Amino acid sequence: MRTVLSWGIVLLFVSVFVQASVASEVNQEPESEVVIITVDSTNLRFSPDTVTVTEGDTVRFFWSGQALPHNAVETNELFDSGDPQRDVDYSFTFEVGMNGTFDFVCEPHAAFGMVGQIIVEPAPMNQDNSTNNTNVTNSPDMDDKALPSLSIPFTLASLAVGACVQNRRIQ
Ligand SMILES: [Cu+2]
Repeated sequence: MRTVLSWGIVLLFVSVFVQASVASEVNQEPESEVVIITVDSTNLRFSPDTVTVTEGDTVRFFWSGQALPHNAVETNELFDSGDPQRDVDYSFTFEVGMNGTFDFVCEPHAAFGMVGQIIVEPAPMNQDNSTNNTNVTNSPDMDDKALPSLSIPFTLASLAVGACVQNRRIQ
């Protein structure tokens, strides 16, 4: 009887560990984020004016009902939100391979210091895996994925234990 129970418990633990390692692999996939840059209350500054993102992330220039019309143009015209507007909703995604430092200006107000900088870091998968294990940014997401899948092996293991115990009683 003890052997049967131990076997069931071992099976249960193995299932849980296998699922946990699968879940942690899922969690290491790069998750793209959207970083919003707007205009602050002085009407002549981006807010924030410096952001650090990762390849795959999107920078969204977003403002509405501004007193002055603004735009956002990268110095080498990598991106350009178009003509200065009081309402702008313009997004640009930095694809993998586009890491670097990018300066941008609001054309009508660059002389007033309405400039900004985007630092794009290489995507995690381009880096050495052994130094990148701390890049866990979204644990709620991991819980969402891990919990439903954990229930399946858990149920199977419980059933196995139950079946073994019943067989034992019948004999
Ligand atoms: Cu401006």
